[in-house]
Amino acid sequence: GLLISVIGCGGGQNNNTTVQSGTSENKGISERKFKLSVGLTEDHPEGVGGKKFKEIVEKNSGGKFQVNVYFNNQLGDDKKVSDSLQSGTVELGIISTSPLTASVKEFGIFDLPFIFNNEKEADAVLDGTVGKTLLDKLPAHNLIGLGYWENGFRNLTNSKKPVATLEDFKGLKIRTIPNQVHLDVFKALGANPTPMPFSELFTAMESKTIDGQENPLTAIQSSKFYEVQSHLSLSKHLYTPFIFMASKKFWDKLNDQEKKILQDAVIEAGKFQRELNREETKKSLEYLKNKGMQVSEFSNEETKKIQEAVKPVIDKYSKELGEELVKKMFDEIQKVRGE
Ligand code: TK8
Repeated sequence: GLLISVIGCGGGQNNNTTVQSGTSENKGISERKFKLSVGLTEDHPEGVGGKKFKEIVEKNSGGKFQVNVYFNNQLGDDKKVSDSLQSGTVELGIISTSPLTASVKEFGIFDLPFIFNNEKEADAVLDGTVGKTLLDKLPAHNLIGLGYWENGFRNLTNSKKPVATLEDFKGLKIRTIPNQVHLDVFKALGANPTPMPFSELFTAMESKTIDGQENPLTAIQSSKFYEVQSHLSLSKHLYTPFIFMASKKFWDKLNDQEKKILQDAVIEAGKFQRELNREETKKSLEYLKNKGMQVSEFSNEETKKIQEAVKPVIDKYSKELGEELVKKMFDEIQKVRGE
């Protein structure tokens, strides 16, 4: 069965005893135990960040809160975790924003290809009004958005051949995140996209059911995709944020002091996680080369061709997802570029 998530929340005997024995600073904090789902491995920056979050929360709650971190999709893939947060069987979870479009389609603006040139631009949008507007749409879906962490810029891998031109995408069977924008992007590039949960990906590549996939370098490293993929193309075709969410059912049981401990910890551990991911990304390329991956880059000319090919997808979804919101995103990016 799914664990007893909130201990003594209704003011049971245990709980009362513990509360009374608390120090003056943590008097309003109840003893609680909850699960945090992390999609990637324990040594990936998402996992390390999850452990940092646990450490901060347990310290700032004076040991009243106990966070049990589950790594590597142990509690299910992103979609499953999002469902479990909605129903309240999991309290906290970090997932990519892309599968969330099933609930809030506007998160799809981050799936538009070649929007961000660098992490600084992504930070500005995520931590600015656009990011906030999207978080505000979550409570209607029984979710609370506590902040954005970083998955990162995605790069293509495959087991067949070097991919360095638009032409090279033709016919490649590529796993995509279950997300309409991703699907359309890879169709526009001439590939043969197959949506699939991340948790099934390694096996699908190992058995050659699919030829390739795309993910940030740190994930390609930590999930050991180099064992089943020989070619890496530095496409940086889109940036995926992680979103740190709480189950609304769980959240609504907390008092303000308790909420603040969790909210602050998401931000503090998130700063650490973004920095770490950026550091690790720099090291990942060398690591993957040492593991034998053949690395390709796109010339400026090919990059232009690729951007031309996906432009209709950007136009289509800018309309569908809300032109005003997309415009606001571009305005915020422009502001950073002008600095
Ligand atoms: C892990 C996923 C993963 C994502 C994907 O749970 O599905 O490819 O990039 O990192 O969130």
